[in-house]
Amino acid sequence: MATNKPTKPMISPPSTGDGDGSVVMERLTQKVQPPSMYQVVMLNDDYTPMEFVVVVIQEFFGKDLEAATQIMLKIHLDGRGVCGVYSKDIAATKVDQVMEAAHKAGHPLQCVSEPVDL
Ligand code: TYC
Repeated sequence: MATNKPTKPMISPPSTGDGDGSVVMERLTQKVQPPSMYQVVMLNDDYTPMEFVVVVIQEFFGKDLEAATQIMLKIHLDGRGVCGVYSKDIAATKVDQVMEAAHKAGHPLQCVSEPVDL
């Protein structure tokens, strides 16, 4: 699926010319959008054990114990927290991995991805 905004064509359609058969091709500037990034946000709930959340953040987001604990506590206190920022596809994969691990362990942990505000 395309993630960038549609860009203008490089070349505009030929103009009708001056009636002398000549054709003018107008070159338009093409703006390339930077790839949009997505943040993986984990949501708080009342049932998932803190220890499980810390392990998940370490395992899937490459955080050490201290960083993972800080993120978990932020989620616990604020209701949500960013675990990492990735390309759209990678972020979606992280969400799937977290949700599958939580489901297998019988925990209701929820995780979403959303575009980063520029
Ligand atoms: N609030 C949970 C508890 O008190 C811990 C928790 C933290 C759950 C972060 C989910 O994303 C979460 N056991």
